[in-house]
Amino acid sequence: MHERLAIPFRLAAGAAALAFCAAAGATQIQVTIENLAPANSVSVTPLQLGFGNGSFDPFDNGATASTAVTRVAELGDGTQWRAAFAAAESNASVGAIAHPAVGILVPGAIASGVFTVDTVSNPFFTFAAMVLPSNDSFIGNDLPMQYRVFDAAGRLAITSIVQTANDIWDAGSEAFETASAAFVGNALLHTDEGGTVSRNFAQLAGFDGQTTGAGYVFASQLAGETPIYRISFAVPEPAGLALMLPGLLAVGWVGRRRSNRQGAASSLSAV
Ligand SMILES: [Ca+2]
Ligand SMILES: [Ca+2]
Repeated sequence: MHERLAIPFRLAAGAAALAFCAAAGATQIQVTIENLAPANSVSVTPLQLGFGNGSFDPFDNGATASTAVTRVAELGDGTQWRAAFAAAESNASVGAIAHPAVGILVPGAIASGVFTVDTVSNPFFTFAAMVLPSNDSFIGNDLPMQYRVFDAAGRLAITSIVQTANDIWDAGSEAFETASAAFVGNALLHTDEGGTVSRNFAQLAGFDGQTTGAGYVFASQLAGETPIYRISFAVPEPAGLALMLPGLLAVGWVGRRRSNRQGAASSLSAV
């Protein structure tokens, strides 16, 4: 394995086991991630995520990024990001999703995970992941209440979040430089940038023609509105529902007949 691959790939092993439940009586939520970028364009490291009360705010546009954020942005390492989330919100559901085979999500790839969420007290979704190849590019929400996934009753209010190239951040912590960029250079090298978090996808075209750690020759092909990533939310079918279905249908049919009769009776009485 090339050294430039070592960091993102090593993350995959532990990521699947990171989801945990912090609240009793909570709901199972399936989160699916898809890389929507054009073939040979950007890949994405494992998604760091949390469902919370909207108070954990890991970074701000125009401000210096925290170590927790630069670890995600420069290395795809979400250990500190997840710890910071859990420390800020002890009841949040915090975890990660990695591609089960290779960790990172190359263009066209998909992966998912199931998380136990108290959907009433933790309706907000916050996320972060490194964009590859890059020195310190990432996706993530600046505003902690930007994505309210559940309504006041705890039911799904939105089913997906799509990120376009315009949503890509530069953490401002590592200077643009192919030699030290993850996925095309040696991610363990670092030239300090001393900047602040800002939007920047255009710089990624500077990696065009470089061979990536996944073996494809990078071609950015990104315009501002190019979709690059989708996060989808669903309530998984309960196990055993298929076995119960005939019974449920029978109950439903009886219920409908009864309801129709009552409706007919109401109509008659209203005349
Ligand atoms: Ca913020
Ligand atoms: Ca940078």
